Amino acid sequence: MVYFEKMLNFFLSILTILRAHSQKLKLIMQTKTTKISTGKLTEAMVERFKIDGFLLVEDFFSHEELDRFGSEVDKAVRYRTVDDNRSHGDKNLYEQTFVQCMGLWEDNAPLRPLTFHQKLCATAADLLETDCVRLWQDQALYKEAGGRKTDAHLDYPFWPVDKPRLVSAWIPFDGCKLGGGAMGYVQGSHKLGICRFVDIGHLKDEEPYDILKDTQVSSRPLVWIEAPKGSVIFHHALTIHTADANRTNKTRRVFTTVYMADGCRRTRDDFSVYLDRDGIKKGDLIAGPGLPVAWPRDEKQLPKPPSVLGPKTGFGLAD
Ligand SMILES: O=C(O)CCC(=O)C(=O)O
Repeated sequence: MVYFEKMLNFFLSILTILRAHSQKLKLIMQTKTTKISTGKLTEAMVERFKIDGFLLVEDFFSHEELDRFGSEVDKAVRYRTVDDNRSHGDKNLYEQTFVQCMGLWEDNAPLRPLTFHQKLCATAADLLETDCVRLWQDQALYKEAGGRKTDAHLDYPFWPVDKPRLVSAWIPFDGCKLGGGAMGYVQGSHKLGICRFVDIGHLKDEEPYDILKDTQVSSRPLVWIEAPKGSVIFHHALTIHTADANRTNKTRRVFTTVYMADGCRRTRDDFSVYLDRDGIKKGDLIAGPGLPVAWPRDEKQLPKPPSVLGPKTGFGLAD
């Protein structure tokens, strides 16, 4: 009898694992993938984004463009981190998530055409349903081999902006598969009214709160996306997202840009490196050399970088 119960429990646990896997696969397969060639999204794509809070757009960049920009970002990250000889294990928990280098457009002229890529900026404007967007930030997020998962969070609470009118573009130079630092998004979470700050950077020395366990959040599908090379994933500033650990032996090379609808104002006076640098105070309109108009603009007239550079790595609190 005991033997029979043990066998039954064993089969039940196998069944549970298989169910979880098939659910995960089903979600990946259900993910809406879209193709664009002109830089303008279809209405259906914008609608999808409005419902899900994220959108995978395939064949956005040519492989040639990605290889060219990818090697420029590699160079820029190497330059920013050249003095850092620590092993992966010696870094703090946040640094073990990825190597983060922000504001790369500022000190790397060959990267400016990527950050201000007109198709990218026009797509951000389409998704925000506005006719003018500013650059909020760009950054490399290089998740090294063995890099830990990115703790689930939403971006908006990090940013002292009066409206959540920001959209991120996540650009994997080599594509990205599950097990290699792939992104997962909680479908429709941008509409839940959740704006909790999750301290993924241990900025306030707090353990990150597991927002995925929040009852409102856990009842919604967490959609894992495998992004083929050439694709871009866009997400809304209120969408809860995470990335899996990098269990491959290669760095996950990702570049992200964030665009903000023009006309937003600063809401808080707490530390914000780019707003402080441009002298933008609480209540002021957000505009300045470090936050230039990204769309519409003349493709040949890329913005000039601000005279003071931002932090080399991380958020700039430790620099
Ligand atoms: O790339 C990752 O691991 C996380 C990306 C992310 O959090 C973001 O783009 O907002």
